[in-house]
Amino acid sequence: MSSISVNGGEDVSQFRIADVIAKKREGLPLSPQEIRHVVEATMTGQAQDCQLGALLMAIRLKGMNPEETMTLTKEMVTSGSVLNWPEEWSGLLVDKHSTGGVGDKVSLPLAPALAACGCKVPMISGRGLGHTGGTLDKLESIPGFSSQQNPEQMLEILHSVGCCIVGQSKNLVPADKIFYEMRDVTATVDSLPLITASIMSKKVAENLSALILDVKFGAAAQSPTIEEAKHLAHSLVNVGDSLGISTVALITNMDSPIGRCVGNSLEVIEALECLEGHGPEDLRELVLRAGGYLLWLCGRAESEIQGEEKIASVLRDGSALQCFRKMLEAQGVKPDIARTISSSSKLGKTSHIEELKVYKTGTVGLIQARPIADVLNALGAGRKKATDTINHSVGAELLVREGQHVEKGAPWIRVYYDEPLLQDKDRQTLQNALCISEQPPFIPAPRVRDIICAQRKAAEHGDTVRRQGEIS
Ligand code: IUR
Repeated sequence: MSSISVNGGEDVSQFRIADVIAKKREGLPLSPQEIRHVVEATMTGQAQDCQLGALLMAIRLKGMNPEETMTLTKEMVTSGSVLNWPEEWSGLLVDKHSTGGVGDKVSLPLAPALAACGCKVPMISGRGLGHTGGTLDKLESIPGFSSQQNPEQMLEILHSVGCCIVGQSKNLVPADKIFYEMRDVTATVDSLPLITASIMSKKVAENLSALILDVKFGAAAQSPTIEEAKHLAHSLVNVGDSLGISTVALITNMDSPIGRCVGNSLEVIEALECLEGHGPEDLRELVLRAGGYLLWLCGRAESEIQGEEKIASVLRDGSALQCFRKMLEAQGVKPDIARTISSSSKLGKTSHIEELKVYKTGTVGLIQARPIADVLNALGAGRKKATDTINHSVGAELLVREGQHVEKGAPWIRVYYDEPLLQDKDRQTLQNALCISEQPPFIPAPRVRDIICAQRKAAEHGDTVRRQGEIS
């Protein structure tokens, strides 16, 4: 190693990447200096791709302890710039991260509702890949919407509106981009410490006060079981709290689509229904609970329940909708569209609209999200690879709810598509997604199945818990 790298007065050039790989290969914990050296060598190009691939695999196989995971997160943050906010906003800066779902439009009403409650929300979101949708894709179905704001523009929008929803800038955690691309081609994406460091480094670089995580489990989630989701949530919450962000994770079910709509423009309309104080019950549940926790975490509510009441109130009185409209205008949407957009607006149109019929009388036991998402993606609603273009108008509307009695022959799903056309095999896949049972009609279970927060917060929260058995 020829160059001398000094960070915080400490010479980390004494480490050889090969020694660090060997240490992790043997299952030993890496020191903070070794982790720092790896991140620095990655950024300067001194570490060879094959070395990084080997190290990622060693981490994937041997894991990292909480201390190592926290250090890796911190060092990844220092690979780029961080967002800086005015002193008087300290305590008010909040954001949300979801591990990805089908029909998940929660961020759209949540960000403006929090802004209407006095928070500052510099929300950095992504695009959809695979079967899960992306918040930016949904917003881009509104003509003129831009997610390309730089930190100065974000600051201006937070001053004037209180929230923005933007794409990841290149300068924020550049190490994550390098590591993520390598994980993708070395079968190491599914490593708990690497996922944790990747997600949390970007949140730490936003300089947040509080963060809510929606960690999903189920057939259409990254974690199939609730145990896996809780495991990831504990790791994320631990790093968040260790690095000064008050963090809570909701463990939520992702077997069936959230709300009634899947597909970018349809989901925006459904988010507007929520912003008008209505909308599907499960979408409202997720918005209220995520918002309630954030208001409590940042001290704008005395309990999560009081926080939920505040969020419900800004959805009811139209102030959240006003924030959403102002945010759209600040992010490039023409004033005549931004100022009047509502759930009755028309956002795009497809050449085909087709309804499928219920195949037998009974109770809707489950509507499976994953096959619906796969069919819609094939019709152009999502991407298989990052460079694919999408058709924002493609989507589906569910006409029946879980737990409801249905009669054979009634329409249950309305599909909107252009080219490519819906094929018979797609119709069959959709019909298989509808599970009809003989049980009596029932009220669907809540989406939120558990809450993970740091021990200190859990103790404070003890007084305010309404739903027994929820805190893990
Ligand atoms: N989202 C991220 O930001 N990072 C990851 O590693 C995964 C999802 I998986």
